[in-house]
Amino acid sequence: MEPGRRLLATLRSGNPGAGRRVPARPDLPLKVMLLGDSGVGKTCFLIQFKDGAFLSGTFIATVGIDFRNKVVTVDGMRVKLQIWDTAGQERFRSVTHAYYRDAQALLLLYDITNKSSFDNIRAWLTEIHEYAQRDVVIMLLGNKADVSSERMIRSEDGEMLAREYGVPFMETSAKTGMNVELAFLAIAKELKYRAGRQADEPSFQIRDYVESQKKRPSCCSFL
Ligand SMILES: Nc1nc2c(ncn2[C@@H]2O[C@H](COP(=O)(O)OP(=O)(O)O)[C@@H](O)[C@H]2O)c(=O)[nH]1
Ligand SMILES: [Mg+2]
Repeated sequence: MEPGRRLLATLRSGNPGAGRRVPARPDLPLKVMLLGDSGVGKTCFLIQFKDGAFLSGTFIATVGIDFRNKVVTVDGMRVKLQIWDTAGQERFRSVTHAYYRDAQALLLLYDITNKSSFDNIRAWLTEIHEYAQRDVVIMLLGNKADVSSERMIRSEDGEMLAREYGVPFMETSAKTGMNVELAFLAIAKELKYRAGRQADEPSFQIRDYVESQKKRPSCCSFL
């Protein structure tokens, strides 16, 4: 069976271990990709989520990872996230385009202290619309929200851009961990909901969920 269909079938059937004596196994992987300009913190974001640690400086460049798996539990169901880091192939490279096609979710990061990384978000979204699956879940993330003194992009600007494209938005910090886990949980919830909504299940809106759960940077912005 083709992977997308297998995923749907597994998600629809609920937890495959339930009601049987075999231990519950995580479901098939959901493929998530981290996108955004070089230096916005994609690798740190992934490591923070996977290991709860922050790597700073040049050490990161030496961590040559392609992807990491992490199982999260969403409403009692285990979802295996396969998270791909796009190190070294950041933009307009054909290898990245091939990866886009079977990603179920994309986390698009900019750096709140780097204006060009924010300005490039439109180009990223254009590219995503061209190469990604039509129903891919996209989330816009303004990373490095811990660095309030060097902020160049107001939170409101991120919000406005996200609204324009109809995607959820929050500011994050791969350093402190702020909203890192929430980003992945929201994606997992959305994909689970889409694949296996029960008749009596209330509808799930990823944007409302993110708005209600996200933390805001503790310091006011100076802009
Ligand atoms: N203060 C702060 N620095 C960060 C954060 N995320 C990443 N960095 C730093 O930004 C630089 C680039 O991070 P990296 O993960 O390699 O970016 P990538 O090129 O998008 O993978 C590194 O020096 C990180 O330590 C963050 O949330 N806060
Ligand atoms: Mg990287």
